[in-house]
Amino acid sequence: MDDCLFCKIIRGEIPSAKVFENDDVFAFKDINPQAPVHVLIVPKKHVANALEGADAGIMDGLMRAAAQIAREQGLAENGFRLITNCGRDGAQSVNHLHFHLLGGKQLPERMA
Ligand code: DGP
Repeated sequence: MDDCLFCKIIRGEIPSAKVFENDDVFAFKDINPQAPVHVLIVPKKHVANALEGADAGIMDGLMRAAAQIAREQGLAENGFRLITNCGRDGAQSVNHLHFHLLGGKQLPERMA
């Protein structure tokens, strides 16, 4: 997708603080972190969100990457939050599927 922000980050056209990459997944620090660790985990294949085209292969790759990144970021002992926003009510602002990995502090119990 030529105009997609996260596709441009994956291609290296926009700089990012990369924390993980394999053939299918790219992960980088959120530009506006909401926790000491706030990483965005995205499929390299452009998928708009959790409603559109996120097949089992993509989801498996994202979940495996999330677990590896969580361990590497020191979150395995105390835990973390892994969420994806979808659409208007979900407050999705970038239309490329991504999971937020949040941790490094006690997160609030309420999510909404
Ligand atoms: P969401 O609201 O769930 O679509 O999350 C989009 C996230 O993307 C938001 O937390 C801020 C982050 N973000 C937006 N633009 C950039 C950027 O240019 N670089 C990085 N690293 N993160 C960005």
